[in-house]
Amino acid sequence: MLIKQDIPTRLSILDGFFNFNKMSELKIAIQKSGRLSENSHKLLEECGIKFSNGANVLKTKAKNFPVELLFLRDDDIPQYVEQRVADIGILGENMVFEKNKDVQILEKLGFAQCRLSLAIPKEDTYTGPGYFNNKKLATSYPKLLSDYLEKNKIKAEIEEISGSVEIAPGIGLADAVCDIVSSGSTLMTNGLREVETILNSQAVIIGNRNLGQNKKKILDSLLFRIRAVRHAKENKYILLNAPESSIKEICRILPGMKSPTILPLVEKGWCSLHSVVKEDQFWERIDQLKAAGAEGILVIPIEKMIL
Ligand code: PRT
Ligand code: ZN
Repeated sequence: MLIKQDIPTRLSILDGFFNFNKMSELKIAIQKSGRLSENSHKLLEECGIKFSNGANVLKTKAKNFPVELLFLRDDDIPQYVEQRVADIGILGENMVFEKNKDVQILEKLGFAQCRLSLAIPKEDTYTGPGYFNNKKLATSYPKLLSDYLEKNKIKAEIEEISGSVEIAPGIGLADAVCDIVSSGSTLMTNGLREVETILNSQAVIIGNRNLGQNKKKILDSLLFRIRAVRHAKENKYILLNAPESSIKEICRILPGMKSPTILPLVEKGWCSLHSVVKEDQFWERIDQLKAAGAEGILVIPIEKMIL
């Protein structure tokens, strides 16, 4: 039964829902095919957004959230976001800084980690950035490279090429390279050695600076979901049994979201304790917990985490 005080609250929830449905979609540019595509799709799926993916489509609308996906080359995303062909885009920071368009970075996404580095033939002696004076450098990142050279007062020639940069010294096209490195194996295979890192990069969301109120509302809702997904990945749920005498020490090791949940066990003098532990502190904390007397430790992935 609906009681009187409920009516305004219920109407305002429905009102919000209907307005949301009437909004024009937030256009999200993602890479059509390449190293960012799979993780970009996965992130949106983990946010509960469903798409009907036809083969070779250039854009598609979500079935259950007011967004539309545009599939583009990553190089074109900054310009399209600046011009509002897309409202936001997902791409590597390396490309954002190289293209230098008037867009803002809204969120770091933690995938596609890599670095833009300078590499030289492995048999050469490296003498510091001055090594590059009067050398010819092959790159697909002429802006980032020329900024670096200028900052370090190096006079070098830039040979801009669009792909397979690492083979340039081997075929006599350049003396050294400035390229994206991840594991370093491509450099090694081509007889090159990484000597300087110009930029560390990961995938980010960029946005147009002048989004209207409705689009901002959708964006806030999307960013809220993305943060919940990312927090969940960065944390694990932990359950353990411990003697009551160890609880104080264990609470110190596991501060949790606010404070751990502690429940008594049937066995006298023992408790069950539930908390959250950061993924990157996980092993270190487990060792500390065992030393403090914890037993039967269970560690469970978290699907979403709303702070
Ligand atoms: O067709 P489109 O223009 O959209 O794609 P693309 O071919 O220009 O880009 P793509 O898909 O290769 O990369 C997209 C983004 O992924 C880059 O802008 C980076 O932000 C990020 N990323 C992460 C990488 C790498 N890791 C990477 N390893 N981009 C490129 N590489 C290449 C690098 O150029 C080199 O040839 O991989 C090689 C080095 O890898 P390692 O592991 O041997 O060091
Ligand atoms: Zn590209």
